[in-house]
Amino acid sequence: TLRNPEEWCRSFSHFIAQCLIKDFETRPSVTHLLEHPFIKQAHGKDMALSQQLSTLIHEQQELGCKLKTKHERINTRKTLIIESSPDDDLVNLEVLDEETIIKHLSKRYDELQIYTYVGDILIALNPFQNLSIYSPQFSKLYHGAKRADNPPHIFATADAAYQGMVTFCKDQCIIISGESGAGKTESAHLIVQHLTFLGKANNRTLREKILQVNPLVEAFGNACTAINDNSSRFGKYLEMKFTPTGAVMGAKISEYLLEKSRVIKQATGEKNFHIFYYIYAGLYHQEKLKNYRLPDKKPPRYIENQHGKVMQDITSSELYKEQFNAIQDCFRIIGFTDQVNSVYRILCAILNTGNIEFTAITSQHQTDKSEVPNAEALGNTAALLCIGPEELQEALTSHCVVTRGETIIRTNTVDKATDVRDAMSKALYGRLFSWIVNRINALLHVAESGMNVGILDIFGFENFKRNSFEQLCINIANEQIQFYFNQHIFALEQMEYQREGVDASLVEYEDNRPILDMFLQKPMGLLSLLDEESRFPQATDQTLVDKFEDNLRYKYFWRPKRVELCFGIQHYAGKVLYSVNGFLEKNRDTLPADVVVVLRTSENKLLQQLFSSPLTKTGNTHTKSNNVLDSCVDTMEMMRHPEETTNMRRQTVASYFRYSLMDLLSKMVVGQPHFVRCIKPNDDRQALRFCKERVTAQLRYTGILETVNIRRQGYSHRVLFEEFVNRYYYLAFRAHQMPNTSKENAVAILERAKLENWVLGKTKVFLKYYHVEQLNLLLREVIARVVVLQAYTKGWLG
Ligand code: AOV
Ligand code: MG
Repeated sequence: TLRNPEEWCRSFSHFIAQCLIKDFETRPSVTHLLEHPFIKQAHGKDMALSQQLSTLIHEQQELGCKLKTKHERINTRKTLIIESSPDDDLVNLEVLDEETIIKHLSKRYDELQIYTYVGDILIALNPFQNLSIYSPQFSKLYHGAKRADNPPHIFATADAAYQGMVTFCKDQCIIISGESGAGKTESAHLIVQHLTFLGKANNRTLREKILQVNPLVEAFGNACTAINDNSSRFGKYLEMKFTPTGAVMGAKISEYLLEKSRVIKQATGEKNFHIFYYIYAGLYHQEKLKNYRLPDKKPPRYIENQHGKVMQDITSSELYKEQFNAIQDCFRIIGFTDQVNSVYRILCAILNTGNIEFTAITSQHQTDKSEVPNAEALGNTAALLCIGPEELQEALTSHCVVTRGETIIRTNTVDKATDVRDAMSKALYGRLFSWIVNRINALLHVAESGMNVGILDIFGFENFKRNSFEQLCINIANEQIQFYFNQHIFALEQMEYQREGVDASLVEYEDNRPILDMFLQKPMGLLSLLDEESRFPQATDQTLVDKFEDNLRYKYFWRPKRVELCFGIQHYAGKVLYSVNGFLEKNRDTLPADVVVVLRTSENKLLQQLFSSPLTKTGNTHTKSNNVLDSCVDTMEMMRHPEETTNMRRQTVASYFRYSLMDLLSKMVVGQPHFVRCIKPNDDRQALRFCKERVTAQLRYTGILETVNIRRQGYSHRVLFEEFVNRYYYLAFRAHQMPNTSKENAVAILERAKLENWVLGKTKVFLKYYHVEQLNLLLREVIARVVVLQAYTKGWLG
């Protein structure tokens, strides 16, 4: 080629073009090459080359991977003085015991390096303080950058997912795990932030809309718990949709298992969902409480378990008020219109519902009758829901039973009426939440099929002083995510070795499959047993816990001797004691048909929609929440005619939960996964406090220590022979040779590159993590050498 500079020039440019466009792994090194002095000189002297390079740069710009960024990156790096170092990745550590790893993480945490890699997994320690590393400058810094160029960062993970999607045209998913308060939700926000930056849509409004999605759903789905002031009380899978060239075009959320019981009752020191405080404070400050029929002296009962502190918070601080304004903005930007007022009315109706009281009427004949002494709360609720107060009172204090074709009206005791009232509040809130999610999906809906990056942010593992059904569901979901992680990192790894005939000593890891089986197996798993017991009207907490004890013969299950109505589970993340109190009721989650009938008479369009049967679908067709709603309606239909439905199974929370988990997994497995493991450095939410014991425990149970080993001993990169030869043939062959993409040629390249410790499988080269870096370095040198030669022959160097 040197004898024919024009030809060389063409093939060189062609090569660069290929690297730049197709092969994102070598892209940064090639763009780097463009700044090589010789190339710059060539650029100045050879018009043809200059022309071709500028065409390339132009193409690059069109692809959204502006070369300009490279310069900006260099400038930014200088001013930000950020340096990556070999100890950014635990896999690089010489000594790999627990002690060393902890020391290492602790040192990094002291220096505010909260992120660390374990191979391609990102560990994120919660800083418990605001760091200035999330500005747009940082997004630029990490855009398309080689991993080793910058310190570990959540943006790098988001970037890898995005680049993976664009380069390989494959859906990606980012799985964020960690215990409650570890930083999952914050990480999810940052990922969305970087992805919206990368997927620069021409449409600015779309970007703005997407950024409002998280704050809006979290106002309705998050709450203050004993562990985290902004704890997610639902699971969320957010899919960001992109065009094939990587422009963002929409988003879709799936929500899982909202903890509805929080609406009616919260544990000591905990609060209701954020939105209730926002709206109460917002209306208070706007002096609009009266319009929404809310009391202004004393906050409604559902939000006032803090013994008067709520009113103090609301009057003394502007925070809630500001948050209410922010939510109003979210609604407006995303595109909610006149329905917002209906949403507020329903929320205020729920608050009023909580204030409805019941007293027993004792007459000679009837002792199990109840009435509502405070007509005001009842009237307010009815008015806000646009239904008749008498009908509402009737639905709360009595119920219809159909036996042998005859309808009989039975009265409700005070307890029963209270339960019906709370069931109504929960149903209203749960359905409203699902409706909001559906509506967002409809508004951010995209018709064309593109590619997507999914971000999973669920409620983290929980272990309170007192744990109930909600904690059980949350912890089972976390077991499932852990299982998925294990499958991906360990089990699949083993399988791939075996399939390729590579002799690798089998990797040991803590398999949590048996625990999952104990929960999910049919018909003898814990959830099935719970469902079975829920079908018996006579079942009690005692019969339930006995049933568990008789049937669950696993080492992970035990029944403490001294504590009544309790059972213990040895989860992957630790021992948790559950109190079965209320399990059956919570699992049945029934809403009497009488209430539904009344609510359906409402003149409020939104309310009608929430309780219509089947629910009118908005936007995307297979949204999860529609199924929930439909199944609730089914449950209610069955309730109305019990004798007709004896052989039909009622949908319980447990069975729905099992279904949701499967649905979630099926979404996750289609994408290329990226893992973010959030770690909570201390339990006091203190910045710069690294509690060795707590971190060690989390590293152990999440399998990070094993991951370090497997990443180090194992072959983290497996490349098909064809792909390998195409990418690296420059190292062993002449540029114009284009060798066969055979196993032999792959070996020739590996030998020429003087690499050691690689292994050949049946179809792939198995490489260690450091081989790829070495190969890319060599490739860069080879290309640089060719350029020098070229420069000499052209006489540019005198
Ligand atoms: P979680 O999502 O993992 O808990 P969050 O993401 O809500 O935890 O984080 C808890 C708190 O930690 C946040 O409210 C922040 O104050 C702080 N925090 C976390 N990450 C960062 C960060 N990168 N920078 C600054 N502060 C941070 V739960 O939803 O409870 O499982 O159900
Ligand atoms: Mg969260």
